[in-house]
Amino acid sequence: MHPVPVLFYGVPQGCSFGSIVALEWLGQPYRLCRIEMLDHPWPAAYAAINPLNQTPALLLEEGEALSESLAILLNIGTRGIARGLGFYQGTPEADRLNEVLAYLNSDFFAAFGPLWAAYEMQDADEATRAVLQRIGNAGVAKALAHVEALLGRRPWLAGAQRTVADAYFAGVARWAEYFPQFDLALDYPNLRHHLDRLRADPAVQFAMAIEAGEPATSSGRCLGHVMLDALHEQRARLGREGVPA
Ligand SMILES: N[C@@H](CCC(=O)N[C@@H](CS)C(=O)NCC(=O)O)C(=O)O
Repeated sequence: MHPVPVLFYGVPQGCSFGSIVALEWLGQPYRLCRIEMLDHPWPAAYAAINPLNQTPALLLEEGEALSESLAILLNIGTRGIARGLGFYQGTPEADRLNEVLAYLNSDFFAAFGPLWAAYEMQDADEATRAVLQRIGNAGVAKALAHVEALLGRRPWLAGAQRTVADAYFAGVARWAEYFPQFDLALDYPNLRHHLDRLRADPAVQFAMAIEAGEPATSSGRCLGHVMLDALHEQRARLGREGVPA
């Protein structure tokens, strides 16, 4: 048997959701490893995978661990060029994909930061929370408007076909639904439609079931979960090389 990549995904509601979707669309064998992000401290073994203690991370066949959604999704996209999930670097299609994925992974992702901070700082004084909310509302509205306009020009985020950018979007755009001040159907109908279309996709439904810990049917080639401790022991035996078959 050959080793397969292992995706470390975080719950609840992690940005790693998009990497699960992308792996499902890729249709090549992989495994999952679950990280409960609210359990602190995180298992010490995970720091050997990603010293930043963030998800996602992708343990590659050769035993190297890759962090950062952008790097992971471009890795998956390159594996999936034949399926249209990514493109050869240097082509106009790759430029477009890099552009939108970088935007989603930087400005779009970061725009939610102040709102999450206000949400988590329930004990903070009202003035502090109000500032965070004002900054967050403006940032998220700008980010949603940008994607709304983009989806008015193209059927998929990077152009004519579904790519890893759409997979990532499925994980991060849902965060807007947490905050009732954003009415997606009314103010961002293209975005609403895109999110709904993605939600109907079997890969997205699989990722939702995985996050919820419910029975999940892979339409890709997910071979199931590995436990972090078992993986860590196995890697230690192999001198940190090799991943589960
Ligand atoms: N730049 C990283 C950010 C990853 C990140 O912030 N992941 C979050 C979940 S969306 C996380 O692991 N948070 C846990 C923490 O920071 O404690 C990427 O895009 O992959």
